[in-house]
Amino acid sequence: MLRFTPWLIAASFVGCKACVGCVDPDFPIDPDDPVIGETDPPEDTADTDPPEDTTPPPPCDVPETEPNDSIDEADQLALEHTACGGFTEEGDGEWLVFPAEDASWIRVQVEAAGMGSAADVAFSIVARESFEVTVITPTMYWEDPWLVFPTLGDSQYHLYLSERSSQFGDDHEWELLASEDKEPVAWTVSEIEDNDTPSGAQTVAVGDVILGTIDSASDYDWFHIQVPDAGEKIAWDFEVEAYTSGSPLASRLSLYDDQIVGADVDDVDFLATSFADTDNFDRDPHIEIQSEGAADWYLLIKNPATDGDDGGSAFHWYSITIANDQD
Ligand SMILES: [Ca+2]
Ligand SMILES: [Ca+2]
Ligand SMILES: [Ca+2]
Ligand SMILES: [Ca+2]
Repeated sequence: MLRFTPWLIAASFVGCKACVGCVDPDFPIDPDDPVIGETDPPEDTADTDPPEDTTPPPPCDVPETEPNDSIDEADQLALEHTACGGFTEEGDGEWLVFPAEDASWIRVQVEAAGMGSAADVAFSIVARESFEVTVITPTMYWEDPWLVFPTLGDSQYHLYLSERSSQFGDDHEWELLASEDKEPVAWTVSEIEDNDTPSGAQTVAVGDVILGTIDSASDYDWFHIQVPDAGEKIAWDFEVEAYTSGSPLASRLSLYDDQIVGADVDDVDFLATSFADTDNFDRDPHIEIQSEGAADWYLLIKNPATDGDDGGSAFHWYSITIANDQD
């Protein structure tokens, strides 16, 4: 580094030519002179790379932060991010909350038994703005609970994870992913309440795919189909998709003729029914039936449960596809 020491500055004032030969080689150097006595600092030979980070990476995007056992202590999650934690203490439960963002369908997937954890997990989903709540448990199809639902318009959703047998320990880990999902069904018609009686049935047609919800154990959804006189037998198929696509609803489907209008459902024989219930493997029912000539049919979908917590909610969606061999 070039330094302008006083003598050099003085020499430059009198001109370079005058300077030549006038510098005393024995020019005394005052060691106390702060400039003359200064030497260049030693070159920095230290490694400038930041120290290596030896902390292990986080186990997931959002590790739980205890305490999270009350709704006001919920861990904040975002869509497409995985939360993780463990039931490590007696009575340990975990609240999480995530924003709906712009999603129209959301999937919530828990992983515990499926990844070797000893935890048997259930979760509740709570929509505080629309006052909806339901409990999701593992099913006969899957070891761990999951839910797919059409968003209800709430800005955020709360989840509460718990160990179903109140077990806990270091091997009781869980993971949870909330993500935007595509529509599980392509529906053409939305259910319109009030359709709780045959006389209030919503008229639908072959080719329609109905999207509806069973809000409670007493929510009966009736649909009316006008069967044409085709001069030959028509093979019809009414097929529900719900439970196998992530809805908590296990439904029952029944078909009646027009004797049901104004009558009690227990006083009229059905034309066909599916007795899907909690002991029946086929929780998404379907009905196959042939028509002979013109008729008015009334299709009923309901929850087979007559009471209890699992009766229904806005999360209990279903779709029914109406098809025949002529469409
Ligand atoms: Ca925990
Ligand atoms: Ca907890
Ligand atoms: Ca309904
Ligand atoms: Ca209804």
